Amino acid sequence: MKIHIVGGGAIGLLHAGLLAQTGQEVTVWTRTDKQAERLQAEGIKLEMLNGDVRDIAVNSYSLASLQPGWAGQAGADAEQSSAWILLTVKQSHIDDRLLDQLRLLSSGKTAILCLQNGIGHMDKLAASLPGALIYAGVTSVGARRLDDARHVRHTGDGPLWFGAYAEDKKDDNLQNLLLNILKSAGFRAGLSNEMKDRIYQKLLINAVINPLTAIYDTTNGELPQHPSRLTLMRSLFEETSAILTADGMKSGDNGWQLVMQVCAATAANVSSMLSDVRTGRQTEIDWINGGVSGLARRLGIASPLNDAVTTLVKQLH
Ligand code: KPL
Repeated sequence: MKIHIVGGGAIGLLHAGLLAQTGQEVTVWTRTDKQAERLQAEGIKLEMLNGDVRDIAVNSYSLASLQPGWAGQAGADAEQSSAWILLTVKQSHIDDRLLDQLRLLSSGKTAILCLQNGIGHMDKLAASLPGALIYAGVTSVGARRLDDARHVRHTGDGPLWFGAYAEDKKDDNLQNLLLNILKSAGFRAGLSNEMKDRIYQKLLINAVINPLTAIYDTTNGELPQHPSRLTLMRSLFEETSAILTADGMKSGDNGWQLVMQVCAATAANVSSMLSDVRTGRQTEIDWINGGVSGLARRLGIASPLNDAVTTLVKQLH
């Protein structure tokens, strides 16, 4: 099975490495030529959960090298064959250029699994790639990239749920193929008909932990330790939960417990948003709390805390 991993960050390299180990034909599409050259020459250096370190060969090219007619050059049957694209880039990288590149990559029968935090991106992808099958994914696996090209550490296990974004646009064979491949690569993968709910549950967790860890510059575990931070977490949780429930989130009962569990389970971690702030990268605030504020506006509900943290985090970078 051809699997294209779009994005050479921690999550992209982890999936590429684990999938390539099972004998799949994996290609990693990167943003820079430099990273693609290193990956093509040296492969992925993967530190497994048990501490084993392996070098795993993959194909790698830069996204910029994709040209019209790419499928024809890549192999005689590329136009007819089916493939999966695992889209692992950050929300902020899903721009018009990337959408053009995804269009070039998705010849033949292609399904795209989106593994982003936040909301808003799948509408954009569905509108720009009407021929592709779009799948929503929610993952709790942890990974950290340890150099600027090929070294990745698998830091945590967790479920990976995926399902068709639109019920009438799916392919049972393709999705079962991916499910089996993911499972044989060691992922705790499952198909779900309730992706909106799963996305909203993850969004709720990210909407509380990510902006506040970025604003207070604390690890996930330290965040709830201070009483005034805990009060703010709770208020942001209540506001966000009410908005998501008004937009159809079903399973809201144990949401607060989940937030606290994630803080405990990832206590030593720096959230992705704090990491972006510290390294001067654009954060995903527009698609996390900004996304929640957007839903609230559409529903005619006020979202003062989500609006405020969105403004504050934007001033941090
Ligand atoms: O998903 C995360 C992130 O950092 O983006 C959490 C769950 C907060 C873990 O750090």
